[in-house]
Amino acid sequence: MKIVVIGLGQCGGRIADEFARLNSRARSRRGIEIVTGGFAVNTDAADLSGLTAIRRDYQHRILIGGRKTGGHGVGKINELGAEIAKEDSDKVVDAIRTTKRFYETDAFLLIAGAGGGTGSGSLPVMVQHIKERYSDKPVYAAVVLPFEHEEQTEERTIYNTATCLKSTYSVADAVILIDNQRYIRKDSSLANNLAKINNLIAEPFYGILCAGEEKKPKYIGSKLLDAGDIMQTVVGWTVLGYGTSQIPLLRFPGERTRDFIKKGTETQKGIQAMDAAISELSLNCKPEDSRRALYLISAPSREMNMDLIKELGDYLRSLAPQATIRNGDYPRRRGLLDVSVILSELSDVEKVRNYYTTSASLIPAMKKRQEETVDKLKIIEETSKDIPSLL
Ligand SMILES: Nc1nc2c(ncn2[C@@H]2O[C@H](COP(=O)(O)OP(=O)(O)OP(=O)(O)O)[C@@H](O)[C@H]2O)c(=O)[nH]1
Ligand SMILES: [Mg+2]
Repeated sequence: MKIVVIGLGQCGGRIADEFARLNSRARSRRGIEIVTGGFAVNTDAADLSGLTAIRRDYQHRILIGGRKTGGHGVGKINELGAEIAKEDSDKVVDAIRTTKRFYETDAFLLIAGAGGGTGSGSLPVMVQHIKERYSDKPVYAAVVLPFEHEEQTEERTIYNTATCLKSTYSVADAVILIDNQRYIRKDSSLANNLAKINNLIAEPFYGILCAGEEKKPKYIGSKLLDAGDIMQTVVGWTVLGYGTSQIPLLRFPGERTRDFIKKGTETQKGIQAMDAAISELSLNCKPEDSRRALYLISAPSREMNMDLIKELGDYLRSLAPQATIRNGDYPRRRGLLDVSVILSELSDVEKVRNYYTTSASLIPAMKKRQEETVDKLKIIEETSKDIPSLL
């Protein structure tokens, strides 16, 4: 599958940069293209210049709201991010048109952090505009949810997240949920390592995007996972997972793969990798709530057989009994068996519901504070009425 990737705000831009790197990897190691265009959009000029893989020209690193923000961001006010995106959306749409292999593009992926200002506000606006212009291609939004410490110290974070999620869900074909907090639960050193987190966020997309673009027969499995499978699966609230399992590289001479015991261990390795993928989902949710799912298994071809693929399918079916499950196998990596999973069309996502309830309860207090501020400012202005002005 080939996609155009557009990162909005700092978080979105950095993850889009990661996708541009994935594309270089696919091109140099596999001779295939998975990202036809990589763009970063921001109100902050410094953030744009900090990227490394996205092309350096103004049509790929797009500064919006220049006059309003002076190139310094919107400081967490996502309403302002949305307003600027409305004014400057043509800049982005025009830039997309310059994509060389645009006609080969299957879908759009827009990415932003929900807790900030620029990305959070511009995401739903840009999704809507791109959908209007390119109604024949699906538009997916990847929304990065804030760290817990950000929610605790700043209630704007929760409010921004809630408004971003609600608005984006109403216009995007799918919302891929990525919870920052999940990536530091296991390894707290990652809290200070956003680059590593971004790398982990983008990784599950690699195999999924590459699989359908393979041209060499030896890398084409018994069931090719292509753009059609992905587009049929990815709808509504969506999460992703990725798990690996090591397999020994060396075999003893004369050893056969099809041995009964061997086959047993292969299946076990597969289940292990799928378990890892499910326990490492990009957001904690209940797999049984998903209505569409997909898994891709990638391993050296001699490690893959129909039993393994079937066992994995049965296993996923037991976890997500109501889902239509699509699958593919991708004979590829040496010494490693990996499984990528997408759970989509989730009928319930507790974390999203919580953002909505908490945010709704915050609104009256936020309004009251604002009114109080206005009242206080009025008082101070009144007291100054007998003071001469210099203007
Ligand atoms: N995973 C990841 N999350 C990030 C990164 N940078 C920021 N975030 C998260 O994204 C949220 C939004 O932050 P930014 O992307 O910096 O905000 P922005 O869209 O640039 O908006 P303003 O700076 O307010 O104009 C933050 O609350 C963080 O949780 C990053 O590089 N990786
Ligand atoms: Mg910023």
